[in-house]
Amino acid sequence: MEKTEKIWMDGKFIDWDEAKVHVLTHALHYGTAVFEGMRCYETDDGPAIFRLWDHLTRFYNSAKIHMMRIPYEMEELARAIKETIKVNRMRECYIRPIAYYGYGEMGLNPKRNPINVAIAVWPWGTYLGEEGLRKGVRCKISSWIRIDTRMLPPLAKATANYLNSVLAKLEAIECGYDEAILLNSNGYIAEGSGENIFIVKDGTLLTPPTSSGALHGYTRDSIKELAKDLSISLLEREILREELFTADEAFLTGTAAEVTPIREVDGRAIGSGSIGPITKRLQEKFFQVVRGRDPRYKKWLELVL
Ligand code: PPE
Repeated sequence: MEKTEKIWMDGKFIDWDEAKVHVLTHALHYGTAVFEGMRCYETDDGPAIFRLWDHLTRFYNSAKIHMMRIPYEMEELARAIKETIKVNRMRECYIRPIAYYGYGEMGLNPKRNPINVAIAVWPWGTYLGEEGLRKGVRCKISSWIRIDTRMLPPLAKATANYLNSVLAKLEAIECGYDEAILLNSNGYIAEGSGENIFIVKDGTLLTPPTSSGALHGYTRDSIKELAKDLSISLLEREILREELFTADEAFLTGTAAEVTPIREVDGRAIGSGSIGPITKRLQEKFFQVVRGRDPRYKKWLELVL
């Protein structure tokens, strides 16, 4: 990864190379942390964070689900995020806030440990490659099932959830694919290892509901609103894998992945085997919006300066 200068840790700026934790940090042993991923984009008015307040709300909700009290007010963290971007002189970057049970006591009860918070920013280009963004990625339906609400709440963005994603990602990569798509325990499509999923069927956009095990993604939410404004009909419903195989188009959405087309699933070409026309329209609109080039969506941009 590309280093920057400073990482915000519990209210102080620490040199990147010194931003360390104790090896007996509770979260390292038991996955007891919640985190967020946001992006800051360059706009004509300066660097702006896309949907900052929504991501922060999800951050606090993830903590609430796991009975973790983040020891800062939301406004304080918003300020800290902006400061971290400014201190590191970033114009465009990825933003990673994390709240974790720190060092103190071992054992499953986390409550005897401090809750630490850190914010790092760094330049993060395309998540699934430049070519992936342009022409699409090849996906594998995972043999691993997406965690469900009876085991680990999928709507909380907790680090522990990502062991499920990591297994799926590893399997896909080992099998020569770019990305994994996970089904839920009922056999319906949930999402990618770190992205939501959409398909296009007869001009209609379909995406699984959160009850299918999809994270409440803000890129997903933005695409839903953009589709409405572009008069593209949208349906949120359970999706079968064979509907994905026979879709006209498909794409993944996420802060890191942005809007990445899917060109193949398990050896079946999706549509033309490249980016589809509706995906292209939405992708172009998305990049206009995050860079502040559509005044209607400035409400989603929080200026850093
Ligand atoms: N599902 C999962 C499982 C997920 O991790 C993400 C984001 C999404 C959906 C999309 O959510 P949103 O970013 O609000 O549109 N994944 C983050 C972590 C990626 C990583 O590799 O780390 C991200 O994109 O920031």
